Amino acid sequence: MLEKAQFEIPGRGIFEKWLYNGQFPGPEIRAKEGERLRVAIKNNLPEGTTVHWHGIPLQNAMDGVPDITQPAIPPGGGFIYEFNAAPAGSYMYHSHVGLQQDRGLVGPLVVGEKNAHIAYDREYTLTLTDFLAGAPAPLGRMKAAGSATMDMLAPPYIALLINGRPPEAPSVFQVKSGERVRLRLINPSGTTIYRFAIGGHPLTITHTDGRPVEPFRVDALRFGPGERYDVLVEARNPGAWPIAASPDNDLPAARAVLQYIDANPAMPRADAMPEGLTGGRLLQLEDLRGLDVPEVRKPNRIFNFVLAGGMLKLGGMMNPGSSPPMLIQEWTMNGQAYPNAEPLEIHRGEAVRIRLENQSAMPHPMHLHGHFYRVGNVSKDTTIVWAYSKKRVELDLVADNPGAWLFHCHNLYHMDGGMMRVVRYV
Ligand SMILES: [Cu+2]
Repeated sequence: MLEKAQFEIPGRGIFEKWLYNGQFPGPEIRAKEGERLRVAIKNNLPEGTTVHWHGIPLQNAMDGVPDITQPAIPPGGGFIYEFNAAPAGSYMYHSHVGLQQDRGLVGPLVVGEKNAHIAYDREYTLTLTDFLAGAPAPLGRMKAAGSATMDMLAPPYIALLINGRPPEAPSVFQVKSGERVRLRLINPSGTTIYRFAIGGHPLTITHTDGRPVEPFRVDALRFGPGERYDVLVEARNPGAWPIAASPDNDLPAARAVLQYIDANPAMPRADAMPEGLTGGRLLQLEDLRGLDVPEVRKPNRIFNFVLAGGMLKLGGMMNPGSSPPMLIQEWTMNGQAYPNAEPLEIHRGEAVRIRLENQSAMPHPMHLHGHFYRVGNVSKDTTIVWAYSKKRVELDLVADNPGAWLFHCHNLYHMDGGMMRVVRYV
C-alpha cells in the first residue's frame, strides 16, 4: 500500500511523507534465490506511481518505469509485480516517477543465497537515506514567499538517517563477541554519497551491488545513490562503537551503534568518529575481484559519452531589469538532456561497451536497468563516475535481456535534469 503517512523522526518532529506501508524506509522485502516474488501494489497516493526493482535483471515489463515499461499506476489503482528473485544479492526498490523517490518511496530488497561464499552468524540491513521535511522540487531558481526568488542549488535535506533514525537517536545493532556479522549497506538516497566506517573494526568487503567478490579488507568505503555493499565485521573488539557515514554535503554524518551485548559497554559519545572516516585504507573499485565475472568480449558496439552540465541561466538577458533570468539545472550526456536524447540501440547477443567521461563538477552514480555490467574486475549495476575524471570509466555488458531499459545518473536531481537515456533492443 502506498499512501500519505506521518513519519516521526525521534526528537525532530512529525513529517508528512509518501510511504510504502507507512514505513520509512519501506518494509524489507526478502526472498530466497530463485523464488517467484509477487508484490501487489495499491496506490492511494494523489499521483500515479511505479515501483522499480533496482538491480534485479528481471523481465522488462516488470521494471517499473513509467511510459516505457508500463503506464503509471493511477491514484486508486493497483498493479502486481511478479518476477524471479535472482540472482541473490542486496537490492532496493523505489518509485521511478519524477522526484517521488524523495517523498520517501524507497525500501530494501534482499535475495538470500542458496550457497554463500562467506560464513556469518547474523546479518543486518542498513539503509542510508537523506531526508526532506517537505515535498521535493527541481533545483534552480524558484519563487519564494512574496515576489522574491531564491536559488536552490541542492535539495534542502534536514538529516541523514540509518534505518529511519537520526544521528542523535541511532539504531543499535547488537552482536556477541566472536560472531561474524554481515552488514548489507543500501543507499537509496536522493543525492548523498557516503564514506562509511565502524570504530574499532575493519570492513571485509564481500559483495558490491549484490554480486560476490573475493573478500577484501579496508577501513572505509564510499558509496553513492543506487549502490550497495555487503561487508563482514568480525566482532573481536568488545565495546560499543560508532557506525558512521559522512556525506559529501554539509549535513552531520549518519550514525548507528555496534554494541556487544556480552560486554555491557557504555554507548559511544555522540561525536565519536570511526578512525576510518579520516584515515586508513579506503576501498577503491580496482581493489575488488569479482567471482564469476564474465570475460569481456570484443565489443560489437561502443558508445562514448561525455557527462556534463550544471546550473544554466535562461532568458532575462534581453530585457535587463524586467525579470531575473531563469536558473535551471541541466545535466547532459553528449550534450543531450532526456527526453530530448537519442536512445542507445543495441541487438540481442551483442557485447556492448559504454565509455563515460565526466567533465562536470559533480560525481555521477551511473545506473543501468535490467543488466549487470563489468567494470574493472567486478560486476555492478551502479558506478560512480567521479567529477572531472580524466580516466574514462568503461562498462561492458552482454545484451541478454531484451526490452527498453533506462541508463541514468542515480542522483535523483541529475536524472530529473536530463542525465538519462533509453537503451533499446532493436
Ligand atoms: Cu549525476
